Amino acid sequence: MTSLLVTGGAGFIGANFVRQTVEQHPEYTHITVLDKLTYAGNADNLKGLPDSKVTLVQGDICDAELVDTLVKDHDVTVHFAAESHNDNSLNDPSPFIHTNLIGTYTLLEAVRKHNKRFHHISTDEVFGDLELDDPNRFTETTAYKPSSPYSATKAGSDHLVHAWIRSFGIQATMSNCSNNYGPYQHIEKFIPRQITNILAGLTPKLYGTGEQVRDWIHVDDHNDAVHLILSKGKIGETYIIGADNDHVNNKQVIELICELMGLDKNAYEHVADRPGHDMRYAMDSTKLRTELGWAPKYTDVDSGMRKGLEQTIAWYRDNEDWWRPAKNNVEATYAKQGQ
Ligand code: NAD
Ligand code: TDX
Repeated sequence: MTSLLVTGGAGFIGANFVRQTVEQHPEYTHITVLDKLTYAGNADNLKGLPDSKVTLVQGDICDAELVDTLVKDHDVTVHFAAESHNDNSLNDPSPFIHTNLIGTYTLLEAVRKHNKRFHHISTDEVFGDLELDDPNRFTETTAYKPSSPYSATKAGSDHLVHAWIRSFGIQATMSNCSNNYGPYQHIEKFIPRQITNILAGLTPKLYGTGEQVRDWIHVDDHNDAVHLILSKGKIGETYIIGADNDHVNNKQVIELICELMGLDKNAYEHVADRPGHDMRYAMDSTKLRTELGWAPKYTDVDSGMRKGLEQTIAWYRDNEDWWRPAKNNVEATYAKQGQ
């Protein structure tokens, strides 16, 4: 009989996590989603889930009174809520400071007061980037070196969690995952932007030369790992999550999307690069695999990202009502930046 509080559960990864929990984890008897419903959150991401099982509370993780009550009333809190898009953080860092830093601090104080189990969701970007020819991967002991306002605030939030574990002994775990893709991802992000560009009759857009490498992982594989950490992870520990796609660059991903959607593989255009663009991320998930027995289901040596991309493309094709209303605005914002 465990109750679960999920912050940011109406966003991309959080909503997939809530759906997976309802379908596969009956040990969680009730789930409350705390979400501000920013431009990135969407109540429809939870559509179809039983009201008896899932409750959506619209609110801000910086609202200390609300957070205190919700944390107190639940056994476990999983913290996904964040401002999550690098390009937005270059235009206006302020919501990133608010949500990622003050919001995480607010949750940690409630967790400390009520002595509750907490899991913090973080990212590979806190480690900065690697050169293309650097054979190393990020591990749990890699030093932090964030590049953008987004990754700096995520790094700051991780440091807060580390400090609350060390100084106050809170019952927390953490995970740092690589780039996710899959259903319900906002169309400002690379993969869904290109899929919906093609579906809308627009040309896919590659930043700069497209040599950059992201260690892509399907969102369900990420969320499987989070569940494993919740059930078997060691309190106080951090786990790196990655699916070994660190040999695939952006150019190869956009070519594969074009090919899978029936276009010539070169049917995309190069647009202005991102300022300060991180070159390569690569994750070493050995600890998670050996200690907790995790393995990705969507990535395999033979097909790489193909299986996950086919599923994701089919989802956007079948759910045009979900993405269409945001498309013009997203593309107008990118157009102003030459992207
Ligand atoms: P997202 O932008 O799709 O969703 C974020 C959600 O948080 C939205 O529903 C939004 O409404 C909510 N939110 C924002 N500010 C809030 C606030 N102040 N109070 C309450 N709710 C608020 O993001 P995502 O891609 O699903 O990322 C989720 C988490 O995973 C983030 O912490 C992100 O840093 C981390 N992460 C993401 C990726 C990725 O590739 N997307 C990879 C690794 C880690
Ligand atoms: O249109 C595009 N064309 C393009 O070439 C967009 C939107 C992006 N790109 C490039 C930039 C990156 O190298 O694709 C790569 C991926 O870009 P994003 O989807 O914006 O992801 P990224 O900046 O790598 O960050 C993502 O992974 C780590 C998530 O957005 C973060 O929340 C997560 O922490």
